[in-house]
Amino acid sequence: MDTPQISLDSEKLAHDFNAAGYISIPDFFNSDEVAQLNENRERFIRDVVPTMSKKEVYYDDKSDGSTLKQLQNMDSLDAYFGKLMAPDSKLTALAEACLGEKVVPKNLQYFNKSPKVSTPTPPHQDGYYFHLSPNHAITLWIALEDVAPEQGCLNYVEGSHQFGTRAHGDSETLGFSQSILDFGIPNDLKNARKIPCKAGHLIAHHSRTIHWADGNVSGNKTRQALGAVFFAESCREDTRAKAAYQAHLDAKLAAAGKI
Ligand SMILES: O=C(O)CCC(=O)C(=O)O
Repeated sequence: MDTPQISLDSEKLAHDFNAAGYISIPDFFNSDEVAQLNENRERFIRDVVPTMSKKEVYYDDKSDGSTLKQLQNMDSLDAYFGKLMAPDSKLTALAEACLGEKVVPKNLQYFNKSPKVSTPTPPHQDGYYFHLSPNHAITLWIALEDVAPEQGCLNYVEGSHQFGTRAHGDSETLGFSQSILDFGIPNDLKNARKIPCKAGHLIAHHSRTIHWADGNVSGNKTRQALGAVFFAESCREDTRAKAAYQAHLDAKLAAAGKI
């Protein structure tokens, strides 16, 4: 994709992101760019997914390809998606403006909620999975189509990034294995913000920001998005702890017949 320069008011972005723990930018991608993203998403699912490890491809129902739910590492598997997170891309510029330093691209994910199987995304903080010190990273979530509340739009707890990482436990949800154990305390409910999106809308959250999504109860619509994860350059990743958790999870999912 050509990556036309957008003018980023870095100071304002950093201010808003630091205050709320998230930002919301409608029309970050215009309709031509959204069309290109979706053409490439279709090509990737047709040509690349069949070559991927089953650990990187989740279906709600393994026997039904139309329930494709999540993909990992699209940036490292495909030149088009790699370019989206390249150092000169507008996603990288946005991530750097929000985090206030250089960033390292980590993972481009695809998230869908099929209308056939409605699985909520449990409340969580991405940093719990990332094993970072300091916990300073960002996920840019890009709507590939209009996402209304009944399709399972994202919800944030505004300001939650200021209060550290909460205790998480097994959620038994494929793709989102961990959930905040005491979610629903008054502060969570008071500061909850629902973010419906139009196609091309970008929302971005800090790795300490609590977020979740309801299931897709639209009856007939998908809910497709990309999630681009960048770590701040100053972070150190505990790769051993991360690999150990991933191996444990992969074995558990395989034993349960989910992957
Ligand atoms: O798309 C979803 O339902 C959840 C996405 C998410 O948790 C994330 O991007 O960090």
